[in-house]
Amino acid sequence: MKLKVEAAAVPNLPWEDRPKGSADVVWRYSKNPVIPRNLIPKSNSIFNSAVIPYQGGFVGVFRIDDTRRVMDLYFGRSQDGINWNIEHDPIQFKCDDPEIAKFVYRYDPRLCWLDDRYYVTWCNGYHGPTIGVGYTHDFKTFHQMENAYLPFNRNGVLFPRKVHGKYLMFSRPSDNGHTPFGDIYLSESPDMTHWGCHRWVMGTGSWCYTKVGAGPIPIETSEGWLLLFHGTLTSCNGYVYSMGAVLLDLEQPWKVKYRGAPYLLSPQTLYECVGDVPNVVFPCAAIVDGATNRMAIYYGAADTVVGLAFAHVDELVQWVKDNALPSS
Ligand code: BMA
Repeated sequence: MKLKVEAAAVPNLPWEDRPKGSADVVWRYSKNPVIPRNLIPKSNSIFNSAVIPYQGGFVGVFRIDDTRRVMDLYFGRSQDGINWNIEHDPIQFKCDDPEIAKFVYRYDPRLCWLDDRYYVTWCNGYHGPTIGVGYTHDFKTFHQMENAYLPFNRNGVLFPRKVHGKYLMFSRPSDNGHTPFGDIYLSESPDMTHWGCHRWVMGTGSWCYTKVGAGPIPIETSEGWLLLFHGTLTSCNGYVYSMGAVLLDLEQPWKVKYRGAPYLLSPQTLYECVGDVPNVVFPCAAIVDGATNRMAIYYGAADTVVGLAFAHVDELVQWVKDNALPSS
């Protein structure tokens, strides 16, 4: 039966065919990194970032750590998803409540079209990391809402539509440091402000036995919600971050239907293995062309640059099913 994928056509999706002779389900862009660390004058690094189609081109909210090592979010545009024009100053969010508006740090954004606007979620400093939530209608004015949770939390990832009348968001409760644990949870909200009814989604695994966190916005398919996630193992040389995939139940998305046992992409190239934090592959965005089901994945590499990778959603879904852990 043909897989159905909920995605609009994106004819100009950045794309390269799978290299000849490769059997990989996910393969890298040959000219990676697609965004270098120094694309704007004062950046130390540009990495875990969110990208979405907009008005025939692409826009993005980028994590940039500047040369003072201030972590903030920056807006950028691109015609082709490859060549980017990123503003030199961070996004200024409008916010009615000075307590919430106060900047501490912002990092690891996700972008989600939902109802009538583009939501941004990110890891927001508020007496420790928690999930910041904002939105924009036009990528000119950005509004900041209440933080979704108490600290400490990271990897807040929205669903692209309400399920049974409720907004849904993944998150990963954590601690105040370089968290040595972490499972993915799902929370619901009637209004994007009050979050509750928390459900456990999934825990650690073999190549990610230290922690896991949701990656890009989940993709709705007839086989379930396709979620790419990052997972971490602890080697004698520190954390190693790779990417995996699961299929979640469409109606009750905290239920895992299939969990791919192997990783899909792990740090193996120079730009993934060498940088400010070596051995990191950290996906934050995936764009699907609904006409062909081709997918472009943007991921942070070594906490320094942005990498691009490609897949066919149909193959990816089949791979998750064919390689599923027996318990899922
Ligand atoms: C996580 C987050 C990510 C980062 C990763 C590796 O805890 O801080 O932003 O990419 O560590 O350093």
